Amino acid sequence: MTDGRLDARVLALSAQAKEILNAHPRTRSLTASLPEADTSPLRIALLGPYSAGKSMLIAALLRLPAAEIEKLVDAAPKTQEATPYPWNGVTLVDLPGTLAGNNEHSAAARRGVRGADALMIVTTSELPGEAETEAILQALDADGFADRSVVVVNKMSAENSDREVILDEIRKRLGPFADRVPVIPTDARDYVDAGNDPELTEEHRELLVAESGIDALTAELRRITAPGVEGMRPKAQAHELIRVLEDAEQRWELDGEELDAARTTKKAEESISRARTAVLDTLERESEIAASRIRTAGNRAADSVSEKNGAVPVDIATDVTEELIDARTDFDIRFSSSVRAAFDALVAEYGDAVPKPEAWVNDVDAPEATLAAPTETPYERAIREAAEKAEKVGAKKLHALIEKVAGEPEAAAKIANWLNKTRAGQKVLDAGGKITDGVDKFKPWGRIKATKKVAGAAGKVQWVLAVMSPLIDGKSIVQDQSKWMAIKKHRQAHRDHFADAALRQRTDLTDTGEQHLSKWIAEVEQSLSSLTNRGAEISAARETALEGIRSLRDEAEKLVRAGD
Ligand SMILES: Nc1nc2c(ncn2[C@@H]2O[C@H](COP(=O)(O)OP(=O)(O)O)[C@@H](O)[C@H]2O)c(=O)[nH]1
Ligand SMILES: [Mg+2]
Repeated sequence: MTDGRLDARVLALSAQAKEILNAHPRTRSLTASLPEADTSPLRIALLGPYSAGKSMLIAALLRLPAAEIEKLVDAAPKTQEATPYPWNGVTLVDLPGTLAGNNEHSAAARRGVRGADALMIVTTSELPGEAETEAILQALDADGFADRSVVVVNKMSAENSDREVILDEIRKRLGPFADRVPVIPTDARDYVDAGNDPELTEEHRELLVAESGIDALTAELRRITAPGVEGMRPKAQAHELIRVLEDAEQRWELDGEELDAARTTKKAEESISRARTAVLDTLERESEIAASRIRTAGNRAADSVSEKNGAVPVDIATDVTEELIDARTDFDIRFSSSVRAAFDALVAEYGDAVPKPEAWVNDVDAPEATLAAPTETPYERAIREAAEKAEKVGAKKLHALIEKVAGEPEAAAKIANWLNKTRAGQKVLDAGGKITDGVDKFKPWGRIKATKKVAGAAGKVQWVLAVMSPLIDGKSIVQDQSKWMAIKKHRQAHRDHFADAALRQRTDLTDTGEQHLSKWIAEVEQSLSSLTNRGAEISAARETALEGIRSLRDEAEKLVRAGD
């Protein structure tokens, strides 16, 4: 990538950032810090603690006369604002001392660093302390100045310690950056003194100048700024763009009332999602259990096919019938109670605001066709007998009433009333205690649901009849009974048929269960919306903004990597 293109891309990203940051009052004021086209000379900022000799270094580099140095250099921390000095085609920016315990000065120094293209990090032969070292490493690392900095160790003549020992200590503190950043020992005052002391011999003067390190510093500054404005500034701007975007991210940290609202919403969403997941888990598990029971029952029927007459013995057909009814009834009970448990959990948190789920009516395979009047084929008799055996769930009465129920809500309502007056009837209506609270008492979700339930239960029995029907058709086998292969085929046909019914049942239970659940969840969300709307709005605005900010930041980081 050429530098010119890097420049254009940084500015394009900055323009995009401007739009995104302008879009919300939280971030609007940050747009002022975004990089803009800037062809002014490179800025080298002097960063270091107060009294390290930053001003003296500038005086030395600028070869200022003694009178002017007086104004610049002081033992007190007097540099308060960034001060620019043109030097060799670049601008040296003298920053107020950092780490002076003065927040205003630190803030001004921070602004100066952020606006700089390169840094002259100034420390002294007294060695930087912990806080200063940390500030240096932040500039090199987080701020990305590692390849655009020199570290100046000033006041070298002031200490008696060995020069190499001091420089080694500095390098240790620079850690991984010791090899990347030039370290220049200087003594700015020696240099200035050499220029201003009329008593010095020429020889002595030259020696002082050479040992002051200022010429070496000049050479190093020229070297790092050699890429010029075009080569260097886009990198500095890309880094600054990243910092502004980081600031923007921070502006989106919610607090106070907004944070509360967002938390309330998140909590409600999580509760609803937990409720939903728990029911879905049950749905998946129980529909598979029902399917597996249907398959197993089918295998049992298949295994029982008689080699003599190709028929399924009546007692086995009876068992299978009961098993099919039980499989679906158990599903209903467990699914209903999982919805009820989810409801109870939400009520515990949100009280009456949570709407009651409708009673689960398992109308999978609801009766559409009329049920043939019971002609006493062995299998229909088996079903009737199974129903009679199942007194405890009232299936007998139900079986007798199926015909009346199909397509006749009024009849169903009467039946619902009637069933509810008997213990057995309550069990049919209400295996999980979902509809009635005891004899003759309907729960608030009421009679209509009970009526649906009667129709649903009738449908269940009809479904069983449909699944069982191939067992009823045994005649063709009887004729072929001598053929073992035919028996085998017949058994396989039973297995396939039941496997098929199991699969379809599973899919249907899952689908209708999901619909039932989704409808209720939508009602719950609707009812809790007054509680969650505000937080949802805030979170949505935040997410949108952060998404934009982060994607720009990614882009800017790519540019930085490409540029370095
Ligand atoms: N011995 C010695 N003293 C210095 C040197 N540079 C600056 N000083 C002294 O340190 C004090 C602070 O210098 P100044 O340039 O104002 O530091 P600044 O706060 O970083 O700008 C002054 O008294 C200077 O005379 C140096 O290279 N050697
Ligand atoms: Mg100063």
